[in-house]
Amino acid sequence: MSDVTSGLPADFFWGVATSAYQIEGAWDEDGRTLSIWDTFSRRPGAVVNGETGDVACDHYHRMPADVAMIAGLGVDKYRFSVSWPRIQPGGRGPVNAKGVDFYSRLVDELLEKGVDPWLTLYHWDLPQELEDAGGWPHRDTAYRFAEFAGLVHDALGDRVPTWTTLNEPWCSAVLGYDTGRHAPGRTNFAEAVRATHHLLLGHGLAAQDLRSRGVASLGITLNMGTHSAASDAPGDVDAARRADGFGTRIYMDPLVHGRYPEDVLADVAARGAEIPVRAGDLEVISTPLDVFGVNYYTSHVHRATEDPAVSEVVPQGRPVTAMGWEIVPEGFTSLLVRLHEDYGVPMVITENGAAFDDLDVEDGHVADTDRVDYLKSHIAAVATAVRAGADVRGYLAWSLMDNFEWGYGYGKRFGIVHVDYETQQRTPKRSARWFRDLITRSRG
Ligand code: IFM
Repeated sequence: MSDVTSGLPADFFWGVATSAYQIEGAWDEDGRTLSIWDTFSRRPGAVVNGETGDVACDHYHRMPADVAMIAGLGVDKYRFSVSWPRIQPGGRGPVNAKGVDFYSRLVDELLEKGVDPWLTLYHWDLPQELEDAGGWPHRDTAYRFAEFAGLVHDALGDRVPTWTTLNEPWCSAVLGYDTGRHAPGRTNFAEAVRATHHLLLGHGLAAQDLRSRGVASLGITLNMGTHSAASDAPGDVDAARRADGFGTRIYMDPLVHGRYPEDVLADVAARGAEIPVRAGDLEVISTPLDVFGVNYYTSHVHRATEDPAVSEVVPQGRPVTAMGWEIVPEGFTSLLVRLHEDYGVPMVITENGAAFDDLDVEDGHVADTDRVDYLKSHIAAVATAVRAGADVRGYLAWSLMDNFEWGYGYGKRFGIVHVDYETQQRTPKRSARWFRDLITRSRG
């Protein structure tokens, strides 16, 4: 093995990841109804340049060629999400046969090409009708989600071994209902807190059902980083504690230990909100999982502000990606070691990668050396964590190809494959070739 992967177990696996709304397009075809992102992206000012996922990478119409491209990377796994309003229009009632058929063909193509399908049930595209009925702050949405999970399993459970319930519930709850930067664009802290609990409850209900159906590998994916204090001043130390509480422990503690952390409950109460826990919820939420998906991009240093509820992230003067996110590979190692020590769970890196202002395609090449450097340093950081004892079983790069980066539209490119949005031409970047070679070398 190369230095970058030194210490990773022999059966460590590699893959690439995407999500439905970011790549599929075909927003109104074959019976698909609106999701909150279709609605939100049409709201003036919500997305840079008013861009939407209407066409995106047109993956819905180019799926077989995209799967061939994935197989060409030599990856073991492909992580994708299913669009809820494509499979169950409106979020209630029977499945839409044409929507199911698309994913069934996708799974068959992957299996035929020797790539394991890894299915995420929810990557942020709630059916608009469920948002109109109250969205994630409304308890019933958790039950609707569990029902949806069962329907997807009825259709694909015979061929999909690995199931993730939610992708990054922090984004759904906080960006969706508190800061309003993501769909549905509400700005109410108390609703975000309710949404957090109902996302976790929906996860737990779905996990119980999928468990009883005997899925081979079951998990959830969280976006996390390290949160440290800018100084020893008590205010800064408390700011870092709060950020860690709302970013990591509010999810990991109930999932693993079946309880919310006392300090987080106090922080929530101090802001006039309440986690709406009912009897039995925490047993459901802590249904045992096989794998915890970790999405890592950056880490943060916090400082107090005059408002005790609000802290400030202090830039450390490090190089940044096109998102303005500081590049902190050693934070990745610390995070994985900390998750191992505090929670003792098996982990997979379900997303890691970076947006850079790539050069254009020239003679069929995109020389994205900054992305190669990012991936190299972060995979090395995972290997360091594994050598320190963390149980990390695989690494999936974000993302297979450039796609719709939510509120940033198409301007931020995370792909290891370049997409020309005019022609839909795909061009593997230098990072794709580097990743393929790394995978080959790591297999000896
Ligand atoms: O593009 C997103 C993805 O949908 C979820 N995780 C973070 C990525 C980069 O912002």
